[in-house]
Amino acid sequence: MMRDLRLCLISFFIFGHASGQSVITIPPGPVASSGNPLFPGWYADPEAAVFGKEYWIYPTYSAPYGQQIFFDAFSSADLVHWTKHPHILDTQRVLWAQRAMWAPAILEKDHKYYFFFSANDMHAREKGGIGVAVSGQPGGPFSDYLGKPLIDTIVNGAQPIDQFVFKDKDGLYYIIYGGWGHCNIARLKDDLTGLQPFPDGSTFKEITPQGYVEGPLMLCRNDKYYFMWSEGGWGGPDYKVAYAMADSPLGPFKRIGVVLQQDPAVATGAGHHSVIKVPGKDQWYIVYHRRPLGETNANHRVTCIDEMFFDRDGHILPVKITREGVKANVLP
Ligand code: FUB
Repeated sequence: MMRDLRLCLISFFIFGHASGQSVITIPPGPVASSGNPLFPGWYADPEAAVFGKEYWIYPTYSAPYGQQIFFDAFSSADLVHWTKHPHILDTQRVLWAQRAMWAPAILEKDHKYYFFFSANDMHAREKGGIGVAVSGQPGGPFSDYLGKPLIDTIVNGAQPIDQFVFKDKDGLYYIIYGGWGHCNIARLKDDLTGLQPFPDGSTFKEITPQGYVEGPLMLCRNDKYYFMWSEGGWGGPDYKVAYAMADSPLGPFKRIGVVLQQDPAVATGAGHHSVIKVPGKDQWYIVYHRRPLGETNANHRVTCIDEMFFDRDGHILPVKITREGVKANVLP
């Protein structure tokens, strides 16, 4: 309605100018908000990133496992208007993947985009695990980088799913992953083709904090490492996100508290998130999935965004989940 009114005003002023009437500066329109969910469709486990002047979101397509055979991506210049990039990767381009393509993570390195994903809901003695695909553009198409999974074994009881990847201040790349209540961290080779052992010779270190279920994420702010993860069952209302802080990406991580959870007035099952930092600012968004009120279908998960704030001591304040989402924010 407000957008229509603004269009009318703009047409009026343009017409007025062309017909010789006095030029009037167009008053700023109402500040647009993203609304929640951010875009239509059932999408979960969103990975969010900033590439150049665009925000990108890479979610899981939320459907029965046999139908999870592709990924779509979404891009935006302002967090309000989103463009869908369909099928940036699918099982036809990953020969070892048949189903359950889940929970992307993405890295940009040397003008290439590395897209980490898990496939097949791998159990012991089955094929599958965590893979990596590559493209010259953030919107794909991506192709299988290794021709095989990057991690295809169960180590420390962690199912090889729900990977998060990040580059530390010292230039080292890490992968943090794990389902079934266990979380491992490993170092990636610089060319991202495999894992390289830690100086003590081990390849995987378990960093599971109390309450951890899946969906790990790490960020660094003011030299502190924030480890965040999902707790509860993803199909139920109590799914949530908690966090810990440490001086190293290897921990130790002691649970501090809950960051994100359901609000009986807004939505249930809020969890499996990622975080956007606006470049050059101490401004943060949490991007996550949640389930509409009254919905019992586990897969009816939608991708949402809200602001995330830190207190003076550096603790993360509990997020208020909203229907409005966030205001338009064009990248600098
Ligand atoms: O979407 C599939 C699975 O649901 C994810 O891997 C879990 O973390 C949960 O969000």
